[in-house]
Amino acid sequence: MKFIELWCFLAFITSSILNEKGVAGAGDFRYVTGYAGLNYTGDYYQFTDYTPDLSVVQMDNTIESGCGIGLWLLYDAVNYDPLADESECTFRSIGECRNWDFQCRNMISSLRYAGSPYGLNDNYYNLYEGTLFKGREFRGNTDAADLGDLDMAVSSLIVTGQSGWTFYTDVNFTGFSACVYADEHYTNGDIVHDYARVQYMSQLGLPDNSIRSVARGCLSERVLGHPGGERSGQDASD
Ligand SMILES: [Ca+2]
Ligand SMILES: [Ca+2]
Repeated sequence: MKFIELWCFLAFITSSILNEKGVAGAGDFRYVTGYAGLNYTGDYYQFTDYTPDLSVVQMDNTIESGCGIGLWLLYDAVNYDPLADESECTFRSIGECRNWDFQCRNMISSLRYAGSPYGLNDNYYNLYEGTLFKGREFRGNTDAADLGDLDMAVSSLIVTGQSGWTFYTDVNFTGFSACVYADEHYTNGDIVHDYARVQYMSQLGLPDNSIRSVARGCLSERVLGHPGGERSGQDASD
């Protein structure tokens, strides 16, 4: 009897923890469905997670249109274009479908989302080795006193949610700094999506490859974006 009680207690605790982590509700379930033809026709595949090589699902250099939820980063090369060039392909959506930009059709070989693995609009940051969100990544939802493998290598970043984040040019939250709030704001029904895309460090006024630590909150006098900005409704022509 005691064993069963313990098992029920553990099951209850486990489900509580999962809920606290903010598992995405059905409405903001992050995904992108890529189609081999224009206007959502032909072979298709629904992606819900990082996919470093689309040939594994027979969709390499094939996708021309898509539907989805979230901010998805699309790359010409496998492994997220580690050898960065100057092109950028993204797909942003809260539930609608769109033909992909002409230069992004029939060429995507890897893709991943920006933002939290849990809720679509949870407070989160993604730091990238290359400009335009390419290459290796360091990501999280808490302060980081150092950036591990991405120390002095960050060349672009994305913040998601309503919190500001402060990025520092030295470890342990010291050195020069800049704070970033979301400056792109979208809604569709009850679903909200706020984020900022910093394609080059010059947009922050910081040198390339200079970031060494990250703190939650806006702790710098240099501020990009602003809290609680106006949100745009979803626009099918967007
Ligand atoms: Ca390709
Ligand atoms: Ca870099």
